[in-house]
Amino acid sequence: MRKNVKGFIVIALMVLVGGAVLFGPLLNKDEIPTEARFDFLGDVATVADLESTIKIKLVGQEGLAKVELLLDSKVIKSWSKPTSNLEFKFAHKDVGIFTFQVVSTDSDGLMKVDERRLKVVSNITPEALTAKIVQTHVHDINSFTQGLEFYEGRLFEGTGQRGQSKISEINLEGEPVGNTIKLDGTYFGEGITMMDGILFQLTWQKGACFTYSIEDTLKILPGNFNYVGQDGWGLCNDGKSLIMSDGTERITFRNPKTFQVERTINAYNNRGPLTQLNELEYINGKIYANVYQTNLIVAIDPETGKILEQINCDNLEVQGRGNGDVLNGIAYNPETGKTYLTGKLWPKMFEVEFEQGRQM
Ligand SMILES: [Ca+2]
Repeated sequence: MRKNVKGFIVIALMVLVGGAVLFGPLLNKDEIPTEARFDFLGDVATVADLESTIKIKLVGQEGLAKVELLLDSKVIKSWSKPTSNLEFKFAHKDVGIFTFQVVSTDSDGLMKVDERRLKVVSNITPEALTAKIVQTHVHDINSFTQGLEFYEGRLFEGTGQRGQSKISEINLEGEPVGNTIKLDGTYFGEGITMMDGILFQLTWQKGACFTYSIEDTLKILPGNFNYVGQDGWGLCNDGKSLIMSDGTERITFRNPKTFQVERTINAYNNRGPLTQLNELEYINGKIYANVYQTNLIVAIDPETGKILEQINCDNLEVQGRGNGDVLNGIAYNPETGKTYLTGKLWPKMFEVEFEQGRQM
């Protein structure tokens, strides 16, 4: 314990010394360059669609030729030969983390940049819902559920763990229907989704998305898609794009023919991002996501990333987990309008309805 404390002090001192060296020259008044800087300390946070004001302070303004304000590298405001401190009013539509830069150019053409992060949280307070159990079904306690989805009334499950990852068509008695396809032991299976007769299966950190034809039975298709720079966690689709989570708050939309990224959104509520988004399901225009290692499911607006609903599933864990792992697995059957939830290695699967209010 003492060693840890000492280590921390050493690191803190190094940061202090490093900071003093880094910022030392700016502390000498005679050497302050002619530039514009944000008139606040640290990064800024605001709420989506709320009008906010950014204040910019001029330092040695006699020589300034131009000041520009950039948001994510795009110029959003420009001032020519400013002589007094500046203000800019803005309302940001999207949630997430963005970069503000003030770029000042002096009369000699010398440019200076001051950069800050802008965090935009949601202007929506999510509706608090609870998953009410309508009916109890059986789930295979050997299935480490990572993907669960209906396709044309048939239920499919993808499971994880190296050496045990597989995809199967299953029934509500926890039994496989038809053939089960196992992954090579080096792959850790993750989310699955189905579009136009094709089942897509992510693998956790291997960057490979396998495809299978569905038809009467599952058959693996040659080749696979690849994704770089992100984990593969959950997967669903809106009928046009594959929708993928990667363990952060980011959700990526991909083209099902090419696997190219079309766009991304960030899942935010009115406090900030919700990370560790796991198994996904697209239900009636919203993306539902398990939040890993919690009994929480969130419903996300696919356009904005704003979290619309937060669904408490504590009662499901109490009644359905057994000796299993975390809650994971959401499947909606559009033909019956029924929604099913289960967990990794859970003995039970539940048909549920999301109702208003938190349970006691
Ligand atoms: Ca699902």
